[in-house]
Amino acid sequence: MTATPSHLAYIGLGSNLGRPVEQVSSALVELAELAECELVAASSLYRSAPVGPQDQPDYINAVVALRSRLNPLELLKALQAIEQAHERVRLERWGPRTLDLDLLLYDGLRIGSEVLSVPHPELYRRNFVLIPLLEIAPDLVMPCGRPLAALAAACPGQRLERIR
Ligand code: ROI
Repeated sequence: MTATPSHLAYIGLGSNLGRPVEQVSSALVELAELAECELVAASSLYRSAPVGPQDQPDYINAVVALRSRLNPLELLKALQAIEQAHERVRLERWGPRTLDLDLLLYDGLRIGSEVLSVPHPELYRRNFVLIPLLEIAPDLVMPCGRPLAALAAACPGQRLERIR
């Protein structure tokens, strides 16, 4: 018998290049198959207006909850390997991407290092993250002590629609 992985992490997914629905859908499967991890919940897929430069396609976004035995840096590396497998191209900061996987939250930890910031620093300003997160974790309280539902209600509402 294997023990249940003990850490709870939330991951944000985003894509707006190269068949984004397929990119996000296959990334959901790859996250579910990650070693030392179990998929706890996956949100619906959402179509969202780009935040940042507007001359780029709409994004497909989703959020998952993973139970994991990996520490935050190990998990970050595993996410980056999935991004690479999707031939992620970083053409410009805030520009379009084939697949973006962000480690949003890891237990109730706050991490500020050169390579990793948790909670994700833009989390509170992005309804394309807060709304899918609220769907799978309606009672979540952020490391700062504020309920997710209050943050989502206060977030400026960029265009966002649930698609499946
Ligand atoms: N905008 C939306 N709607 N969704 C994203 O996933 C996303 N990711 C980004 C930037 C460029 C900030 N804009 C986005 O990295």
